[in-house]
Amino acid sequence: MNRTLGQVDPEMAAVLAEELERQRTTLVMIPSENYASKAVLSAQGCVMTNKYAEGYPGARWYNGCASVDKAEQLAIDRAKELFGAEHVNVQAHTGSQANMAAYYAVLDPGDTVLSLSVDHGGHLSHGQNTNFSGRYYRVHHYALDRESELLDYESARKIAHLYRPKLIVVGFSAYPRVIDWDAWRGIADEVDALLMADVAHIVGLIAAGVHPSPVPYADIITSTTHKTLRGPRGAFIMCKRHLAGIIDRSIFPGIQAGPLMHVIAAKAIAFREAMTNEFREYQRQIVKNARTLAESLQEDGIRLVSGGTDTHLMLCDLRPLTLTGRDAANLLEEAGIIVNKNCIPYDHQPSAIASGIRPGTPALTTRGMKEAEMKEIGKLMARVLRNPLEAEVRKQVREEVLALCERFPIYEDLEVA
Ligand code: DSN
Repeated sequence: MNRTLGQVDPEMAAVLAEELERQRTTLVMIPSENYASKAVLSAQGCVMTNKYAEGYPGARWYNGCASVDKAEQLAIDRAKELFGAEHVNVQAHTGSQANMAAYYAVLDPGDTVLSLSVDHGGHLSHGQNTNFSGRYYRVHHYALDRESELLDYESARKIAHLYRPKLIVVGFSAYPRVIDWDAWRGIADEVDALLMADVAHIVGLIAAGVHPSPVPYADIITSTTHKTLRGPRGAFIMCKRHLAGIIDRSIFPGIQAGPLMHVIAAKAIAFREAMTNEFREYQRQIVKNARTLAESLQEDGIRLVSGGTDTHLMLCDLRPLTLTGRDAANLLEEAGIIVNKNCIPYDHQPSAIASGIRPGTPALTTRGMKEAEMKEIGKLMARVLRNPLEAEVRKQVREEVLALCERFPIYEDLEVA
């Protein structure tokens, strides 16, 4: 019982050490990834993992819940304060489950939903046909404008009038621009639809006031906690007071049983961290860094969807370089730069190949990198992308990436075993 991980399972200890080293020595530029604080990590490994707590604070199905009740209430109260929300549920295990709970609360199978498709920047759980959401609901999509590559509110309004959805889902995984919540509320009201915002990507920016908040506009808001918010891997739901009961019942007993109390404790810590000036400054820097990285890539001839970014991410269109997203991401990984392939709007490639990549700055900014480093990283990325046949270039860039990582260390005194 008292033996260390290294003693119990040296094989797994080695795998975890390898992952820690990877995170220390590469540029993590997947915009949905980040480095959680040591406080968050330690709560995720704490004794609350041992506790069953089906139900909600003060109304559990198990005894012995006094401490976990306090942990969950702290998480709820802090999220309410941070976002000004009327009601918060912190039990969703993941973003997809938060979305599932929201649908389960307000839709019946076969009801009509309007959302953005994955290839235009939406999410699997927004009605993709291989996902439960596409199987159980009748989903129609609005689209980005072909020219500007921005949300086309006028066309969305027309589509909403045509299909009269019960729910409109707004919130994206690969859209680099500001969302006009007021406009979406207007469209939803015109067709008597509920408005759901999925802010998984931009929730940290919202908490810091760097992106407008959907809280005054949306009926239901879902989010993850591990992206820009920099908390544990998990999710939460905010909603208007009158939906509180059905949202809570939808999570438990609707789609989940035992909540992950250790993760809920870590969520509470992340919400507290997000209330600080340091966090607000961090979010501002994420956006400044993204803008600088975007400019640097553009200066080196990389085309960005919609011409730039207002957020933490950007979408590079690699067709002018005759590279696919898959090949580009693999080449960059060889050089120690970790991004993901991503479809661009109106992509002709299947999503497993894709014509774009989706770099982001949350994790680099956590390491303390600023504009000067973003300029440098943009140049390094362009060197790799413009010379796909030059293994030597990737070797040189890998050396420069290592030097950058050494200048901006992360998890210096963290140990896994
Ligand atoms: N949340 C998605 C992403 O943006 O990476 C994955 O589901």
